[in-house]
Amino acid sequence: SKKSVAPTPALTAEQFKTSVVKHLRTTLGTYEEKASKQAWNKALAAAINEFVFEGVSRTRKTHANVGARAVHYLSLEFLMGRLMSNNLQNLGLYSVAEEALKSLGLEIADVLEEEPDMALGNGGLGRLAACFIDSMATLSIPAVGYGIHYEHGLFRQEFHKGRQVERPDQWREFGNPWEICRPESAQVIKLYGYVETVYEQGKLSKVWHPGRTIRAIPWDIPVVGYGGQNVNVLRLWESRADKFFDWDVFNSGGYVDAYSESVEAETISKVLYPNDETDAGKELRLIQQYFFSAASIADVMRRYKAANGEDLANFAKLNAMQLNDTHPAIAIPELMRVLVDEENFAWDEAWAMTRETFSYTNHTLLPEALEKWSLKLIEKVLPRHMEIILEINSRFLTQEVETMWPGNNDIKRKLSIVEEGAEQMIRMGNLSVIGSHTVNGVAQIHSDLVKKDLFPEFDALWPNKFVNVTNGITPRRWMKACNPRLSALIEQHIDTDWPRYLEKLTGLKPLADDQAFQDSFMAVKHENKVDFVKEIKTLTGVDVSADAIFDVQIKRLHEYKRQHLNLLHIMALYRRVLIDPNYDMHPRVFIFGAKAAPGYKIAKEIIFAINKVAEKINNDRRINDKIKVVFLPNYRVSLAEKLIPAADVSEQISLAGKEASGTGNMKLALNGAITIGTMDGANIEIAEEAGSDNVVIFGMEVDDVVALKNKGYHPADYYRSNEELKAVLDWLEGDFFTPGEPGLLAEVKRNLVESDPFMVLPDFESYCEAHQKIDALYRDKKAWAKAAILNTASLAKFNSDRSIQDYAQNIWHVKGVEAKS
Ligand code: 26Q
Repeated sequence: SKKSVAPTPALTAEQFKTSVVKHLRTTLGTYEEKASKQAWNKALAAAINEFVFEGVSRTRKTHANVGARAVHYLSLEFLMGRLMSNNLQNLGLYSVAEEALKSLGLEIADVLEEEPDMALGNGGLGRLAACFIDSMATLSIPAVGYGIHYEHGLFRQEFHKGRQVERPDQWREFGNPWEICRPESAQVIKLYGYVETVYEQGKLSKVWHPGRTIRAIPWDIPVVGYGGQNVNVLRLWESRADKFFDWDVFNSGGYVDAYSESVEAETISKVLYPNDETDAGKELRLIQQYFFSAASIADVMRRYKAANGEDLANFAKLNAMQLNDTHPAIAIPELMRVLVDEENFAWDEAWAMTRETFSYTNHTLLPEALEKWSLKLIEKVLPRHMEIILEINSRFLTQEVETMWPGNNDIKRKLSIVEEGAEQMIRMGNLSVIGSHTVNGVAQIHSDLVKKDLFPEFDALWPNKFVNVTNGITPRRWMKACNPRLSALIEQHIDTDWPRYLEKLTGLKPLADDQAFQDSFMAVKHENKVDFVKEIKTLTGVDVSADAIFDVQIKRLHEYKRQHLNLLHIMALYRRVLIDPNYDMHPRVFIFGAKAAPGYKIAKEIIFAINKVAEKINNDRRINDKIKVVFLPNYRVSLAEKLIPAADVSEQISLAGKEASGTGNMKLALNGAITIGTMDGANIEIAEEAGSDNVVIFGMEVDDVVALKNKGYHPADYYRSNEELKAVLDWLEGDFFTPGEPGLLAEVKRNLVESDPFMVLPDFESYCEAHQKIDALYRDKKAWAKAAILNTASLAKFNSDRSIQDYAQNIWHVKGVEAKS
């Protein structure tokens, strides 16, 4: 007998239909015969919100009454994607809604398609924040996600003649049914100006006279936990002019000029910065970081005081704040400023409270990605914070560092928050480590490297500060909602509460060898592929076969992620088939999805190269459809949800030591794709869990990379000594892929042969061999099915609920508090 704790619907399909129709008429102002898909979508949202908004109030009351320690997850990014199917799923209303819409003559899938993605993030870090707030809600942890209510999320990507073109994202163009504006909780944020030193009753204090002020308006997005009982919120701040406009200017005829200040204030939350990994150093970005950090801290203070009165003695006991990378690190001096300047705490006491409050997650080791701000810029925008940062630094260096390493100036120089040089820079990583009680990496190997390579002296100073929390993904979105066929199949064999208790997937292990189960599992994969074949046709015009191997690389375009290694292998395969038309291989479709940061030149060249090679191969009759290459435009969460269930092979081919964790690797493996990957990030733990027979590992490991670097790496040596590698690189030079326009792809070759910063060439041979293994394994249908099933059955560790339990126990010291209806 199978246990079911899947959420039970609160109403029948008939009742739900009545509610949707009522909203269509009374909320949307239209009627059944006339309504557009979009109107139906909004009516459906309104019907769902009757449950969602009730849950927000219920959960708030519960958490306020209990007075438990709460988590505040500060992140510049929340890559939420669509909310409707997730909300239906978590409320247990999906089938009810499906049936209700059917009776109205509508396919639920079509109605869901009307919802734009909430793309308020770049990639991994932003999507992690979204998975984490889903898990915090599911585990009933009192938690608020704090971020920015960007008017425009990540750009929409188009290809024009193979090149990426960025278009503005307009996710709120027609309103957003899920958000609630809370003007009563607005905050005023100060910027610029100067600091005055005041002596009063023998006491020295600082007064910040801001040059201007901005209003921060919160928008709350409910986050429904699985089962629907607990509903947390994501609170996103929008910037507005403080005084809406200048009435004098307005009255003296300057109707338009009066708006100019408001326009400037409103640029703060206008647009998400589209660079991941690299920092632009722009003033507006710094202001974004401060704007939302300060508003969030003021909000936490306001709530604390409303519940506990003016005495802040318990502030740090009741509030944990997690910094999602260094982006909100300015919150550390901001809390100090509030405690010292506004609440009159002595420095030491304020500092103890601050450290007890903050913890910091590091997501990268790439030196170019470590955030630094010019001291001059911070001084201009946030003069008081600059003083506080320098005070934090001077106390740290003269007390803590001096005690540990007396007289050692080399170490002081390394650990200082201020980097000396032509221009003094503020190292946000050092500030974050110094101001936090705990620092975590996002996969075991990454956390080890954070200690060993990034912050070794900090680790020596504070041996217990550094910990690991391996990333995770929510199985509600990344299995139950996106892969209904696989979910239904596994529910024939295990309890239906697996989305809450993912360990139950291990119950599938005994079936890995079972012929009937293998057949059903692969039949599901095939049906998902058939669905996706249509998607590929619509998006790219390319015809592909569902019988081919679907080989998928989906992630931001980055040199360290090595999409160009994948490209070189595709070209090698193509060349083999041209040389030998009988070259024996199972047909393959190589599928890419990736956005490049708009200013990242070589990344855009790689996109162009893949598109050009794709065009040539897809139209070359000689290869008899053995190879197809498709680059899907505008890769995003909602496209990932369609593609991942159809993937056979998961490309995780970063240079060892560079990918902090990866989370797409987890999504693909959970849905039964076989990983081809390096020993990097979470790939290592995936191999550990799934078994090394069920992943294909290749390439240099971290130690090999270090050894080769030390020995001196010369890409030209590899270019010259591998005939196939040389041939495909040379191929990029002529006009074979760009007929009549020679040299358009030459930059990609030059980059690899002359510098190759991420060591693509040394891993080429091993990568090609790994692909031979994939090909052989796929042709052994039983062996493939078994490996795929064992991946699905073994991935429970990568449930973001487990990640959040780790944070809750080891970092935040919080417990779940179940909301009662
Ligand atoms: C910084 C300053 C200015 C402008 C932009 C940025 C910026 C924005 C986004 C810097 C970095 C990011 C995003 C980083 C990111 O997504 N990192 C990924 O985080 C995942 C979750 O932990 C990991 O799985 C990936 O390995 C890591 O690359």
